[in-house]
Amino acid sequence: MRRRKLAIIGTPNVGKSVLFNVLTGAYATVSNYPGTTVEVSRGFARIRGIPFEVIDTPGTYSLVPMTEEERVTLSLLLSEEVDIVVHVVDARNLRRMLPLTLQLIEADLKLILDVNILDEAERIGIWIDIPGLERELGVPVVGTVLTRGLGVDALKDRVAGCVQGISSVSGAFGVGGASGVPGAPGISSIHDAPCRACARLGACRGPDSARGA
Ligand SMILES: Nc1nc2c(ncn2[C@@H]2O[C@H](COP(=O)(O)OP(=O)(O)OP(=O)(O)O)[C@@H](O)[C@H]2O)c(=O)[nH]1
Ligand SMILES: [Mg+2]
Repeated sequence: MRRRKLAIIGTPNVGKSVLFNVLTGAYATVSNYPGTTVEVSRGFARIRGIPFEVIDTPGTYSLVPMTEEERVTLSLLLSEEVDIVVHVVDARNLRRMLPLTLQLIEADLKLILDVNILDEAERIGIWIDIPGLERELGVPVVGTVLTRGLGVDALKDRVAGCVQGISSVSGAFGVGGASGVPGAPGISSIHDAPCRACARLGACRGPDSARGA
């Protein structure tokens, strides 16, 4: 069976490396991304019988790159054939993190949103409506507490379902991403594209505002 590629993406400190370790058992090859000082970890995982190369990408706020880390993440997405992207976000800061989710959707990548650190969020009185978020975004959303392994089984099910073309969300991965519009912009044109999904959700006014405060 062909080895698929799964990239873990998100802002710094959201649990990307914890997820990488959970999926791969922490057997990683760490190397500098060619021509940069940025390290990228790669490992192997078998998820529901499907072999994956898992890539732990450097902290990224936006697909409109400002830092070397963000340039590495963008070029990784552009140059490698990534089958699936897991966007890990901190449940305590969804507002700041969803603009990247929307950019990834606009880029027409196969995406799963992992709302992590639900334990700390709940401790401070933040409850996330996971099914509601899934309905609004049109991509699979799972809630996790990765440090305790909670939600990992559901995440694996969604990853496997996703590469097998199964999704409980109709139209989630069709051409055109969340908008479902054939011919919607791919990742290479995201810089120029008005962010329709953002506008629809009122989450940001375009790529420039994706970085947050
Ligand atoms: N309470 C709690 N802490 C978590 C959870 N997931 C991750 N953490 C903690 O969050 C911190 C950051 O986790 P990392 O996996 O290193 O985050 P990262 O996204 O790889 O960060 P960078 O590599 O800096 O981009 C660590 O101290 C983790 O133990 C969670 O679900 N709950
Ligand atoms: Mg990390």
